[in-house]
Amino acid sequence: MKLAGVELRRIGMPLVAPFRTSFGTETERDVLLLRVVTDDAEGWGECVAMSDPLYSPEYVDAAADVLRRFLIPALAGHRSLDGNAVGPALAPFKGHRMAKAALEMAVLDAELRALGRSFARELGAVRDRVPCGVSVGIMDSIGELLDAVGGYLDAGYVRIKLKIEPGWDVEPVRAVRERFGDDVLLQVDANTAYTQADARHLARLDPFDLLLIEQPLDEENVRGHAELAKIVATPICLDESITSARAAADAIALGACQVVNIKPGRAGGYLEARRIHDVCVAHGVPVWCGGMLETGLGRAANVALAALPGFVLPGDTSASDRYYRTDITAPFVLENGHLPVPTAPGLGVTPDPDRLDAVTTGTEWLPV
Ligand code: SMG
Ligand code: MG
Repeated sequence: MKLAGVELRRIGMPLVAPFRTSFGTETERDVLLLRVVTDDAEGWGECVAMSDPLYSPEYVDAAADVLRRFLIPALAGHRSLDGNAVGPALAPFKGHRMAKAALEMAVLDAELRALGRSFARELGAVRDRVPCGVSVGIMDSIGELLDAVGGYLDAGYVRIKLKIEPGWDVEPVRAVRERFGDDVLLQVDANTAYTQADARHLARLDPFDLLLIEQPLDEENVRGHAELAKIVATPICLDESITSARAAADAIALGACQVVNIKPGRAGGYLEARRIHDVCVAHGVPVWCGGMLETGLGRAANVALAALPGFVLPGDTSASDRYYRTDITAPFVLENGHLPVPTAPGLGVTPDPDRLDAVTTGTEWLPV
């Protein structure tokens, strides 16, 4: 394929309810979409960077800037562009993994649409539907939390993840266990809100039989997680720290994680995400697919990834209506706690043009 140009499209998607984590509250998702146009086909990419650099160093304006100034121009001269060629072509530029991931996703989508092959088939999926969990934000009260969790369990979600922070950890977990019982698959995510000095406190979560505690410490404190794992019996799962297959190999070797959350955006793309999966499988480390409040585009690719054999825990791959009243693609609808893996070429979904226009806040055509 030869690249003709890339359209950057910024959209604003109001969330059905505010989503509070230890680093902030989201009420609207500010998303950068990419549409790559090649001589063969078009492809869509979704950048998972958020408006502010609070989850990771990346943010939407920076992603747009680095794509415009460096990443897209780096693909310009390529005569035989395909998904596999994107990573090496962008490798000279440090960091900016979410921006790189979005561009690789779009090129891969174009390539696979041209070949008539699905993301799932390309990545090595072995399932046609995936079990889904849901990530539940920090609430103002335990009562509100129990209502939210009850609603998600009624909807069929097979696993609940509670966002935690100092002051909102043991009590919400206890309340959910008391109300909904010991059979509910339950885990927590701290988004780096604790320090090693909190080890004894975090060990108070041990009696609640959680599947895992996700990223309690700073993303660079990998050794700290290994120390924490000696004190806390609940399995440690890393999210923010796992930026590559190499980072996963190092964290596993150090004993810093017993489970890995795989997010393609955080790791520079779906191909590196698959390599993380492979490293974890080789070490017997279970993985699951994380979420970044994606639209139907990113969700389609995540569900395909989550169908790989090493994804043995339910992911944060929730249905469209958990996030948005109206998605930009045909909505992903929960069926018995599962989402179907798209089978049509490429992502298997396309944005609805009217819906897309309704949420667009800006577009920019970048010819190459
Ligand atoms: O997409 O359902 C989703 C969100 C899942 O909790 C979620 N993501 O650290 O895992 C995480 C967070 C990062 C985004 S929070 C705005
Ligand atoms: Mg997380």
